[in-house]
Amino acid sequence: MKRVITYGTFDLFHVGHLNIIKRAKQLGDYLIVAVSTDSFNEIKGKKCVIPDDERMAIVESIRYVDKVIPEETWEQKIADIQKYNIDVFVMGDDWEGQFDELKEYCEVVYLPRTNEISTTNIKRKLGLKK
Ligand code: C2G
Repeated sequence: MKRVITYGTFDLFHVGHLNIIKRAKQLGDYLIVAVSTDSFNEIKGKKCVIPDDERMAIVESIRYVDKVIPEETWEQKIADIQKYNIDVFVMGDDWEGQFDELKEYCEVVYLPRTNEISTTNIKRKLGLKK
């Protein structure tokens, strides 16, 4: 049983989020997705449109996702990897190199982002962002 984990905000869920979740699952048999809480997003400097309980419910309903946990701090990743016996840590390549310290604990994989779509662009189209 190869266990995979990935982290994100997943605000205004879109196909870029779906693609990384789908491809993360293809790297193993069991996928945990850690969804950033609203309070952690404040630390990240991200203002979400969709509240964390709804973002978690949406991610939880995706067929590739086996478990959702809250992401509350930058520092929880090592503890998560150990607690859930994670074999593979996955992030989009906009994070390339940012989590290489986790290679001590598990495989670290950066997957290409899906072009042309982002929560920021969606917010702009909705007039929520300049
Ligand atoms: N993503 C993608 N393609 C896009 C947009 C996002 O592959 N067009 C990926 C990102 O690379 C990330 C995941 O989808 O791996 C979630 O993206 P965000 O919700 O923007 O998450 P982020 O704010 O990057 O938070 O501790 C890690 C952070 O929680 C990551």
